[in-house]
Amino acid sequence: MSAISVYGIPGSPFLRSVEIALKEKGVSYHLHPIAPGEHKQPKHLARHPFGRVPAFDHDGFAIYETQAILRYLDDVFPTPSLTPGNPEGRARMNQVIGIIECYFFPKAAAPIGFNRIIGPRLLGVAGDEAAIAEAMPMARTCSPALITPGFNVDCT
Ligand SMILES: N[C@@H](CCC(=O)N[C@@H](CS)C(=O)NCC(=O)O)C(=O)O
Repeated sequence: MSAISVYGIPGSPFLRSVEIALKEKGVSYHLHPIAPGEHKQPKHLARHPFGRVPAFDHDGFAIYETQAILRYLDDVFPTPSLTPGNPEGRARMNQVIGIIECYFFPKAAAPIGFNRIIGPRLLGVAGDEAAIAEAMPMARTCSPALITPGFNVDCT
């Protein structure tokens, strides 16, 4: 019987990615919720030296970075596969991952999400409208780039 532990701040989209993969594969796991701020404490830094979430452990094999966790899960629990079966599909998958990691999350989702939702609604601090305005061009570039051709989603 294998034991999987996932550590993260509930609400984190990266944590959610790992949980979705585990649910898709029907693999049971134990979620260890971390309170905001705890992810910078020594206990969590021992799991993730960059102080981010999620972190993951499977029978003593510890790994962090969402992409590494997801690829590991797809290797170890191959059904259903989360990786497209053709080179074009895999290239598009890798492109989407790159867009999210380099552009969308750090330069659009994080500043807009923090200043529009997390700060004002959850932490009681005013959002920084200038930071939102600065992030909007990147959000506008990312939105159509993340739409997979053929899915016919209108993002105007
Ligand atoms: N490259 C990391 C990014 C993870 C990440 O940025 N997670 C956010 C939560 S969604 C986080 O830990 N933020 C806390 C912080 O930056 O202090 C991954 O793919 O796992």
